[in-house]
Amino acid sequence: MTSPTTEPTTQLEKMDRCSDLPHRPRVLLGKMGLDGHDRGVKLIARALRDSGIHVIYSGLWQTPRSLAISARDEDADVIACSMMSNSHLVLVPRLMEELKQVGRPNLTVDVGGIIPQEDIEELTKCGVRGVYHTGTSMLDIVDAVRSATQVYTPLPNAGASVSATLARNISLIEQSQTVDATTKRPDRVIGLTGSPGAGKSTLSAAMASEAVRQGERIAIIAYDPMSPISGGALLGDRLRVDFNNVDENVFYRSLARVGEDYDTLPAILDLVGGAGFGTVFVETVGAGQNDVAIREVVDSTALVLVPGMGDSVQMDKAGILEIADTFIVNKADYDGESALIRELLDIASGRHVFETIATQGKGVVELLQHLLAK
Ligand code: B12
Ligand SMILES: Nc1nc2c(ncn2[C@@H]2O[C@H](COP(=O)(O)OP(=O)(O)OP(=O)(O)O)[C@@H](O)[C@H]2O)c(=O)[nH]1
Ligand SMILES: [Mg+2]
Repeated sequence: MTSPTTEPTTQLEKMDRCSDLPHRPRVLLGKMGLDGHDRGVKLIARALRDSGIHVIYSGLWQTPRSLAISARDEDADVIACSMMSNSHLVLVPRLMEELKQVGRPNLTVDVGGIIPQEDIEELTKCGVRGVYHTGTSMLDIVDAVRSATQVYTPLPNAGASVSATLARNISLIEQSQTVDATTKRPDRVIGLTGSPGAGKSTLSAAMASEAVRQGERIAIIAYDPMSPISGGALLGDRLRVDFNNVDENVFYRSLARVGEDYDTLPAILDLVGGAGFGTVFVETVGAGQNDVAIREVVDSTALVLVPGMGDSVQMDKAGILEIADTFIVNKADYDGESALIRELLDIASGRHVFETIATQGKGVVELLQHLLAK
């Protein structure tokens, strides 16, 4: 008998399997090349998240270089490469080479998927730690990630890469450790807040691409929710940025939080500024009406709204609408967009209201120009 399609695909019980480790493991799930098999990687992502691991997923069609940059900037403990397209002997050695180029030569790499037995030796020789076949249990994958997790120490050979050092320093700050580094508050720190799924990441990615096109370098700090039960998190914001295109001109760091906790953010911003970035976007965890703490830490707050979420009564309530310096009506391709613009203009009191379709890049140039002028 075939199973009903509603049957859950993973049976792993949600529990913290990492509380004994020096810090929450950070794993980058990587898919390189033209391999479109993403079902396995999504299953693995959920199982790891439900075990207390912080999972960064950068999406399909990564190059060895974009994956290396992601692993470095996210300060991943391990890259878990899922390879299904028979290109492992070409792409994995290139990944190992790129890790050296970007300043993280010793970052742990595991490979799983469809890997013929006879190729394992070659992968191991080029520096891969472990090769996992189909049928590996989810608990074994959790163990693989756990065993790659080491105490954070300042990177050896510091100075080899400013971004590698910055990434590790952010990890140290997150662990409440002191850091010996140049610090400077960036010239502009712009908060992007709004409800879950409003398009904050797509917008910040589109603005970052545009800024890079104009010759700027930009940093993004993106918060996503952390499970209060397992401590795990799926950090999916960086997925929206095309690192194959922006390369090292965007420094992107994803962090997980339960609720609104920006205690370490001022110190992180000082490190980012000290590393030479003048403009920083901070994406909040998908916010509710009362989530207003970001305002204290950033220089200006842009609130992302979407059509169809309420009426004019919502506009008069206290909270998140009050803290916005700029309003962005994203998903302007949805019905109700002009009604929302009208209602916002009623309460805006001189604050700018922008219309965007982030997925098409519409309105992004004007919005960026406005935010950078602040
Ligand atoms: C489902 C499937 C598809 C689906 C994909 C759906 C999706 N969105 O992912 C569809 C039908 C779309 C598809 C299409 C194709 N497929 Co297909 N597909 C499969 C199939 C049957 C299962 C893959 C799967 O999801 N497994 C379940 C997951 C959970 O398992 P997994 O990914 O292997 O992961 C496990 C382990 O490998 C390990 N693991 C994986 N990664 C990692 C990483 C780390 C770090 C660790 C520790 C462990 C680990 O742990 C996981 C849990 O056990 C396999 C055959 C098979 N039985 O493996 C063929 C297979 C992968 N497909 C194959 C091919 C050729 C294709 C196509 C090219 C077919 C075609 N001619 O059109 C296309 C290409 C699509 C594309 N864009 O890339 C070949 C690949 C051959 C090769 N590499 O030599 C396979 C092996 C089939 C075969 N025997 O020929 N496919
Ligand atoms: N139609 C349409 N879809 C959009 C637009 N902007 C973003 N999306 C889609 O909306 C979904 C959520 O976008 P994200 O950028 O991840 O939203 P977010 O606000 O960062 O979400 P969280 O981080 O989970 O709070 C994605 O599927 C995007 O492709 C838009 O302008 N129009
Ligand atoms: Mg987001």
